[in-house]
Amino acid sequence: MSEEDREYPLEKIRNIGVMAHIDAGKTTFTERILFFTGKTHKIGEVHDGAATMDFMKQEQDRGITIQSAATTCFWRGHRINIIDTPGHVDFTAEVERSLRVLDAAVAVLDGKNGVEPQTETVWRQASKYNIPRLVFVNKLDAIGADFEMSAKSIKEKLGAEYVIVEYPIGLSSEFRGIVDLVKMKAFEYKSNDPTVLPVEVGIPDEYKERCDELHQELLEKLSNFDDDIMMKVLGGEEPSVEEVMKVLREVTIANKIFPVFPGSAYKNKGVRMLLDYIVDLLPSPIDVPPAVGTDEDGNDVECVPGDDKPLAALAFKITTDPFIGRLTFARVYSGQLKAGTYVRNANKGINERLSRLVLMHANHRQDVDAIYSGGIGAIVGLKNTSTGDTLCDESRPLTLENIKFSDPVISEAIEPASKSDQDKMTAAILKLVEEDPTFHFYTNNETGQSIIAGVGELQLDVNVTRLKEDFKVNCVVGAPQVAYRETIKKTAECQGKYVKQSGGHGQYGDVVIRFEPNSGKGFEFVNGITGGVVPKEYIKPTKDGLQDAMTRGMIAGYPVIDIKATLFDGSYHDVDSSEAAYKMAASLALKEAAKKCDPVILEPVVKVEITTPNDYLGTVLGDISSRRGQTEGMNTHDNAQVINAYIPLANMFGYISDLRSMTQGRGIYTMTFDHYAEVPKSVAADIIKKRSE
Ligand SMILES: Nc1nc2c(ncn2[C@@H]2O[C@H](COP(=O)(O)OP(=O)(O)OP(=O)(O)O)[C@@H](O)[C@H]2O)c(=O)[nH]1
Ligand SMILES: [Mg+2]
Repeated sequence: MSEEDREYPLEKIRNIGVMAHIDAGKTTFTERILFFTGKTHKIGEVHDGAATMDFMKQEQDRGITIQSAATTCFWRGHRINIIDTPGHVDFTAEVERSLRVLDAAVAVLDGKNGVEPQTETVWRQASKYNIPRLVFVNKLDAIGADFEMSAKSIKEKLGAEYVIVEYPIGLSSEFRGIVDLVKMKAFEYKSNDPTVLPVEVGIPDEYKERCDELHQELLEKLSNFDDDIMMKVLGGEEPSVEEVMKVLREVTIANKIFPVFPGSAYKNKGVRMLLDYIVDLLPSPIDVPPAVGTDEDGNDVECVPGDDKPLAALAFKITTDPFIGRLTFARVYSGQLKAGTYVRNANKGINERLSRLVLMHANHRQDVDAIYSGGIGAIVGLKNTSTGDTLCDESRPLTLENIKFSDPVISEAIEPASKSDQDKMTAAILKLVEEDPTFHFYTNNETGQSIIAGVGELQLDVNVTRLKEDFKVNCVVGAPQVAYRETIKKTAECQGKYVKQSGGHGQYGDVVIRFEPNSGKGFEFVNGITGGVVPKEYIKPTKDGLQDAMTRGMIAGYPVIDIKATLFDGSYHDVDSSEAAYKMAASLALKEAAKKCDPVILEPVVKVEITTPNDYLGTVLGDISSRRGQTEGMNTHDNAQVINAYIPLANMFGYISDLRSMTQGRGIYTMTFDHYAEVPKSVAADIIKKRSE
């Protein structure tokens, strides 16, 4: 079978993501899959900077995954498209967009820690898209590994139903084999060498009892969902392996239960056995509900897989390849992308030509004539398609739901080192912005400074390093700043009247708007005009003028969020009224609101999980309160304390080095953006003062 043609029928395709907390071993796991499937002939280790999937220089230098990388491999007549995602919270956009286009995932846990904070985040993202998941408990070779604790943490921390399908023989340095609880067969590894296959052995005596219990547990859990198995379990009869596999597959695909598997990617254990389960349990594109698009009249359209159906594909990622230029990654839901044809970009309302199509294998490309239904591939040279756009047939225009990304919470001023770097810098930043939907670039209107903004310090640092190294731009960045927001706390009715009588034609706009707090619900505009006191054609300009003014802020120049504005009164002038005059009037109404509605500054607050040895607990807790943080809870984990706290992001810059010095290098932490909260008055005064300087 050739790799690129349709000889792989839809039911033999698996589109899966690998997701987890940072450092759980996703990339190491993916490297093993590539090796066992014969895709690579030598295993590259992450810590040597040699992993196939972490090919970007920044990834190799830092030993972490930054961008999701796609590859394709083949197992037992199936084609598996895999996307290895990053675990660091600053790159969750990569996880979000990957999960958006995948049919299933493998969640990797670090067997020493079980479910970790970022696992919770990516797990929730996957749940949002109803993605079936297998859980791989990795690093069972490591000291402190605890398989059953890790499995239990799935229920405790994620609230998810799980079922243990394989059980480890030995842990840490003793980890030497795996029992398959469906077939009740044990396999022992005689070597860490990946080319030496495990041999079947009898279930060791000391594991018999536990494995029998877990086998029963597996049948009982399945019997909750299947009457035949229930009857057999009740009657003391053993269901066949085929029967168990069939039901296990159904409940996995229906997201009712998450099967759990043990292993050590690094020591080449458990991955090959899991490959079988990936093929056997995870859905093909036709086992999941078809993608739903929206046509031009707002009706739902099901995009049923099939090469002869009209095209529906979602562009989910743009990268710039040094050799061939702009690459647009797309998932094809129905129909096919065919080289040499035109497709409709429904979001932009334009046609684009598919001049060249490729399948991606990490950073290697393979030219193909078509990307078929259910497939994932990349288009070379599309000019006007951005992340989230739908490609379709001109005869059936539709849009698939766009991908939502987090808003920036921090920013940094950036300056070219010399005048000659200015243009180069702007062009390069725009390329990075195109690749990363959470990376923003704009000019501060007041200061004229160029600003880059994003979701975390690491993300900005990686992008700035890429500017310098990959694009050879000499630039200097300022200290990171928190992206504050503004909102109001009181309801009030505010008039904005803009009247200018200068000789001939004048200007006249007059609106009265009720502003109300709209916490967590964003901006809402209601047209409550009756009797045409503000003519219809000036309603939209009023809304636009208001939104525009909101970006400039009310007290300290930060964007205004979470307000409801009801336009309910005003007046007009037969000759002098204009769109521009109503825009001005709306911004004057917002100025009025700044006086009447008790405006406040909001700051991003992050949820932080800090692990510290007991000895330093007091110091770390004291430091949290000095950062205006609030400790929410604590628990003990292996002689260490795990602290959960909420801390304003503004006080978290450089925390890693502070924590290290407080704990003699032994403390670690992770943080994720949680919410926006009002800053205390004294802090607000400081912020306003700094802004006005
Ligand atoms: N002992 C042990 N170490 C492992 C295992 N799997 C991975 N590691 C090590 O853990 C570190 C992190 O592994 P990665 O594969 O980069 O983890 P990741 O989940 O891809 O990390 P990010 O992509 O940066 O989130 C590396 O040093 C690996 O060698 C394992 O099974 N056992
Ligand atoms: Mg990785």
